[in-house]
Amino acid sequence: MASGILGKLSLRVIFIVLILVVAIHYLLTPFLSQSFQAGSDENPRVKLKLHPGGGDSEAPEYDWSSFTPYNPPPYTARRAKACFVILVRNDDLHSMRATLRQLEDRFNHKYNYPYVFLNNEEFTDHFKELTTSITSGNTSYGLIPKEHWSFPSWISEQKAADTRVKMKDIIYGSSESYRHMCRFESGFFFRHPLMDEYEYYWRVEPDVNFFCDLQYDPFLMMQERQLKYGFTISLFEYRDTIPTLWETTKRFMEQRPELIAENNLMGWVNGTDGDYNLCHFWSNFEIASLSWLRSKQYMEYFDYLDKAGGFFYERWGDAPVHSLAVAMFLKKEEVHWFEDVGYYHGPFYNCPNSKALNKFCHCNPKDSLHLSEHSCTNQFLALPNSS
Ligand SMILES: Nc1nc2c(ncn2[C@@H]2O[C@H](COP(=O)(O)OP(=O)(O)OP(=O)(O)O)[C@@H](O)[C@H]2O)c(=O)[nH]1
Ligand SMILES: *[C@@H]1O[C@H](CO)[C@@H](O)[C@H](O)[C@H]1NC(C)=O
Ligand SMILES: *[C@@H]1O[C@H](CO)[C@@H](O)[C@H](O)[C@H]1NC(C)=O
Ligand SMILES: [Mg+2]
Repeated sequence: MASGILGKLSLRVIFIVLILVVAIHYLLTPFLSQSFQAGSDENPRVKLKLHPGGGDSEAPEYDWSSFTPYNPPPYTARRAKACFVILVRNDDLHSMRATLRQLEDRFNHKYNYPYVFLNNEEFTDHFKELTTSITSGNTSYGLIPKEHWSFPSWISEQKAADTRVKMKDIIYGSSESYRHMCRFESGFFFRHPLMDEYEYYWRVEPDVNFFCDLQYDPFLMMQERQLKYGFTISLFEYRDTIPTLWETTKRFMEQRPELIAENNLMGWVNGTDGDYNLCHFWSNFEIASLSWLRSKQYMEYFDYLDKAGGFFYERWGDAPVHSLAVAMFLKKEEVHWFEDVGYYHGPFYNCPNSKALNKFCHCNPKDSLHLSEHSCTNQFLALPNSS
């Protein structure tokens, strides 16, 4: 009797347990298979961990000619001759460190590229200590020579001062130091002796943000694909800052036609009315070739602009200057949009829209400037390749 009841009870228990096991297995299957997938080669996050900065031989089968950010090369110990270059003041130490922290976390902790900090005043020991302490790459600190950060002999300081009064309602229009900065970034940073040993640079500013874990070495990518200029954000310049930059550039082109590339990018900057359409790459982010800036073409162009005086008699920015040089001297295939680099410099974002790229990021794709009419990036992408 007792055993009969127990037998019935245990049968019922076994039945319920069986149903529970089946139900739980059914419920958990998606999670189980997902965590299994996470261990497979298909998941790029795991791929990242398989190469924690150690591997030393490049997979020979990687084909750089078919590179896309969706198909990044495997990690390798190879490095380009490259550095970060940062023009910064001592006072910007803390916003600088916030940016360095992000640059290290998103990219450089695996690559350890060096940093070159430049300043028109001596860096303090405090600045050096607290920037070296947060970076994995070697750091060096350069003082800008006086002649790279002052009025050249042919510039009238009185006329420059009058300009700053006249332009006081334009952004940075009344600033003298901003003009030295723009001239320096246009014509001199790549000639600083600390830059001599490098072939590629990544320009960084204090207070910018990086949102995406980079899946490859952008310097090596530039080198392998023979790219000369890389950008994240493009937009339209304030016309009032560059009233005569376009005509000065056209005059230069007329005088030195042999320096202009055959299949150039002038179509990107030439407006339908033949005036400058104001499109430019935002130069606070650049990954680019130093030998390109050191070339005869670029140097002649810079000297021509410098003699014309617009850095001081107007407020020419290094962004339109670099961009017009890109347009004259490079082919479309030599210029690269880093769509996969999530980036913010107030007030604009670049943020990848595809899930395949955005999953490495923490930025909202909807914020990306390239989706708006304020960007020139789609016009750039629409240009035909030269070959
Ligand atoms: N050492 C030094 N660096 C400067 C000076 N002025 C600007 N910079 C740096 O030059 C770069 C560009 O200057 P910003 O003030 O950021 O100019 P911007 O990006 O056009 O404008 P905002 O970022 O909107 O202010 C940044 O890396 C600054 O740190 C200066 O007088 N001395
Ligand atoms: C850093 O500098 C030291 C000393 O100059 C040098 O030996 C080393 O190779 C450098 N490291 C990197 C990663 O460039
Ligand atoms: C701009 O385009 C016009 C035709 O629309 C052409 O005549 C002119 O030469 C171009 N200017 C430059 C600088 O490329
Ligand atoms: Mg800035």
